[in-house]
Amino acid sequence: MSKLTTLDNNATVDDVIKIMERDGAVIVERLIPESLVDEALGELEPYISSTPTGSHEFSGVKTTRTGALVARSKAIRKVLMQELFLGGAKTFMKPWSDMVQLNIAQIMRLLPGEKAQQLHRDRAIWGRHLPKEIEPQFIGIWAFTDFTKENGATCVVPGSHRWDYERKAQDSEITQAVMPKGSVMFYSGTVLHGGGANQSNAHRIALNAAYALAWLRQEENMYLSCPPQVAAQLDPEMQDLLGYKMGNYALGYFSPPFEKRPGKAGIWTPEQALGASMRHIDGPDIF
Ligand SMILES: O=C(O)CCC(=O)C(=O)O
Ligand SMILES: [Fe+2]
Repeated sequence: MSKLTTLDNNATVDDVIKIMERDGAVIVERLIPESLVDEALGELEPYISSTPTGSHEFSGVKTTRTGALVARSKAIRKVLMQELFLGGAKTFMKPWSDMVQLNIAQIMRLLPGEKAQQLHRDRAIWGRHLPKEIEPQFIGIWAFTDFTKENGATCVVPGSHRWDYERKAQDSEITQAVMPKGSVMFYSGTVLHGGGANQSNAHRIALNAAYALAWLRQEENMYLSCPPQVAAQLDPEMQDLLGYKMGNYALGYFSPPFEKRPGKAGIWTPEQALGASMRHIDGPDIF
């Protein structure tokens, strides 16, 4: 039987990366206090309870998925900025990008009777265009309830991040991310995994959050889920992670569509959309 490694919450970024490189996934037990989970669920309750179930088997006909979490919950922002998560993401993806961005932050609620999800690689959102040696994502599935075999703890195939895409997992190669509330499983975009079947009579709740290379298109459109007037109130690093920051010289600029004042109609940085200095960018100084 295949097995996942579980670390305690004194684990370092190096500990996490070492196991991720070997297995493609690792559990860190009780990384955040249950009180922070409860705070997040309290802030999000009106949104979660008014979220419909999915319409496809893959997204889950007995699963609800709720987004815009950065705008909707202070507690979620703390989870996203948790040192091991953000630090792990930056280190894991450093070979391919100096900057990371928030790719998705979603509350997933598996209702009783939900079936097991098809095993998949999260990187498939970008097709198969990226060379295999590039790891585009660092994902955390955070247990917002206990994750048990019975309630659908995520199924994972340790080591499958090194497999050919065509190889199918045998039952003996699949394990489950059983972990108590407040724990997280970090996994790469290349490891095979999928939600388990919820055979219990209670909800299995998770925060599914991912960082990605900053030069890829985000899965959740953060500019719509967290528009400038909301983002302007946030911590500067959170703003950067949403994408309100230039990447290298050219990525992410905009022009205010109706701006006609002399000298103002040109190229603006996304930071300027949040009310930072009105500095006009005159021309390239990096070429
Ligand atoms: O629910 C889970 O445990 C995993 C969900 C998942 O992998 C996905 O929807 O991409
Ligand atoms: Fe997934």
